[in-house]
Amino acid sequence: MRSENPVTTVLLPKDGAAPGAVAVAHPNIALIKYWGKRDERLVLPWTDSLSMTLDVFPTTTHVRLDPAGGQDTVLLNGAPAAGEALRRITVFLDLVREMAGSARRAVVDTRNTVPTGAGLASSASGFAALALAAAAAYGLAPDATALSRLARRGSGSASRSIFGGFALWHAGPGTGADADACSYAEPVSSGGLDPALVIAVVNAGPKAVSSREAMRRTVGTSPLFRPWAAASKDDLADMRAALGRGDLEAVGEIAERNALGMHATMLAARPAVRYLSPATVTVLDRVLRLRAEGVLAYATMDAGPNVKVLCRRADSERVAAAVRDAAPQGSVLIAGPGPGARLLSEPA
Ligand code: 2P0
Repeated sequence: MRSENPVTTVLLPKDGAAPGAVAVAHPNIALIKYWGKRDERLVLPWTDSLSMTLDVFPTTTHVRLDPAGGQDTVLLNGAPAAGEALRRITVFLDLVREMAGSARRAVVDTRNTVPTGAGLASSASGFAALALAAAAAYGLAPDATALSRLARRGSGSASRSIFGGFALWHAGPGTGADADACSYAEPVSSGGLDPALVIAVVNAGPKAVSSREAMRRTVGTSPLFRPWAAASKDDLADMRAALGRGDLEAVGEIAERNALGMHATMLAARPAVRYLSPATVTVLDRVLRLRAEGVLAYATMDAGPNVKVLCRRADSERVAAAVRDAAPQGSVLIAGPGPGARLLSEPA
């Protein structure tokens, strides 16, 4: 497994220089899901979650301080951001400014290589890269834990993309400022496991219900939410043990049951949130058949219809071919464990 502590290279801007920094981060896919916040403003989850950072779909983000600006300027894939996307980034930059004791506005240029808002974790790579670049541009030097906490405030799953390989995000206890300090991700060892994740993109369009709204509705109305959250604690303990011994079969079984349980909580929400489409179910059926054929293959789905299939690297081409056959209208790619967030250039 490639796992790096990426954050020790953050440098303070040199005196008198125009600060600016470029950071890159990769998305992550949760094997134990984060679904539901106990504090919306601080982005504190109800449950711990555990993920694998990918080696595909990086986000690259450039942040520089604007000498003249009266407001933040944000470019998303080259186009000016507006509405909710701009608001979320500005609120995040306000937090960084508060930490840095600065009132200066920023120019943010961020480029995703993954479809935005399609349940492919663009907000995880996006806010991890933004946290690292903005912290450096404003002259902060957070350690990895502080950076994970900061990224969490942008988007919960971003707390995990600070780290490469496998990462565990602690929900932490309590509420308020104390809880804020205790909710961060850290790398976990994977017992030498180096799996592939075959990603079946059956629909790359934006989702009808944002994950933020879907979580809110699930926590507020689904009678299955609390039982799932309780079961997820056991899943996490089992997952850590399975990862520790590098047991792909157990890791896959636990990941699949945890994801299906999460979707069950949404289906029981009022009104229901259903991200899974007919093509999703077709791929799930194919994954079951792969197992019947003796291939270790296990599915997980996030806030969208796309399916990620965990398998051995040696089986990944066979799994990809099977999934491609099952969903010929979609696209399929093979990912592996990827690196943590890192700075490409530091303040000049
Ligand atoms: C996860 N997902 O653990 C879960 C599983 C989707 C399904 O984290 O509201 O974009 O910004 O904290 O991180 C997607 O939610 O939500 C997500 P916010 P986020 O990966």
